[in-house]
Amino acid sequence: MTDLVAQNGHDTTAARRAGLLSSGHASIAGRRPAGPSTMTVSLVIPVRNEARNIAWVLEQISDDVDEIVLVDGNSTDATVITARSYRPDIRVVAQQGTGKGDALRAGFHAATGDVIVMMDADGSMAPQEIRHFLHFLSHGYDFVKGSRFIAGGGSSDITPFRRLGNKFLLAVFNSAFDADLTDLCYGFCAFHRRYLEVMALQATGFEIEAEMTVRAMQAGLRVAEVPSMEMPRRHGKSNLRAVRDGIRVLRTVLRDHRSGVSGRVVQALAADK
Ligand SMILES: Nc1nc2c(ncn2[C@@H]2O[C@H](COP(=O)(O)OP(=O)(O)OP(=O)(O)O)[C@@H](O)[C@H]2O)c(=O)[nH]1
Ligand SMILES: [Mg+2]
Repeated sequence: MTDLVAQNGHDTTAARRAGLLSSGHASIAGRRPAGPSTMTVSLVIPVRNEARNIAWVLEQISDDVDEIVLVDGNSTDATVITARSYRPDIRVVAQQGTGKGDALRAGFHAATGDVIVMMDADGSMAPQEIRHFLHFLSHGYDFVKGSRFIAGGGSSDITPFRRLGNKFLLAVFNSAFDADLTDLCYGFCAFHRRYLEVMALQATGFEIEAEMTVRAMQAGLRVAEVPSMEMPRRHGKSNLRAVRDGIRVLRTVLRDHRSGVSGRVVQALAADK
């Protein structure tokens, strides 16, 4: 297993070992055994006209997840009705502004779990992978991101142009933050909700994913990557515009790099909890 990369002071061997032991653990809070797996999990899903995909996603979400927060971007199709019919317990939040970043921030704000997982609604991410993210969060990591570009991960969706763009942006990021991550613009990730405030997210568009990673690094969070397989969206059209959104990601990385790193402060706070 050479497919797990740990950052910020955690050795990769430990991450790999943890990967070998990976298993799902969280179920409904009251039935959980004592220990780190008592954490509750909110899944935040941004949706904009995903009526033909959302049922496929929701059907596969296991008991690891306690709460599903669907953030609707004024869908004009039957996304919300379909979601409610498959999961009557779903919480639907309407976003105030526009864009995926704006939607995710609204969802994070509404989430009540100890841990927040974010995942797309187009069927490009497998809900079964959620348990791998949770495993790392319950074993000492603060922020866990999916990577399509480490062993065990992959993408049958990304175009050569987007792959090149992601590579370039990742190189800028790694050099700016002295990091060794393998993916940047990917929307499958999870973190402890207690860090939401310190991340102080502002992004409105697709650059939210890069902003989250940047802020996690700046805050000194313990970051791990887990392999993730990206599939093509099942139906419908992409909302992403590669050049426009790539420029937004670049701006986000460069802007935040200038604002400095305050990691030690956050680690000290976390140690007190
Ligand atoms: N609420 C909300 N959700 C959005 C918005 N834009 C995109 N989304 C959702 O965010 C997720 C990712 O958007 P996609 O259009 O699939 O973007 P992408 O994955 O980069 O592009 P593809 O690889 O082509 O699918 C999907 O679940 C969308 O429905 C928005 O403005 N508001
Ligand atoms: Mg997609």
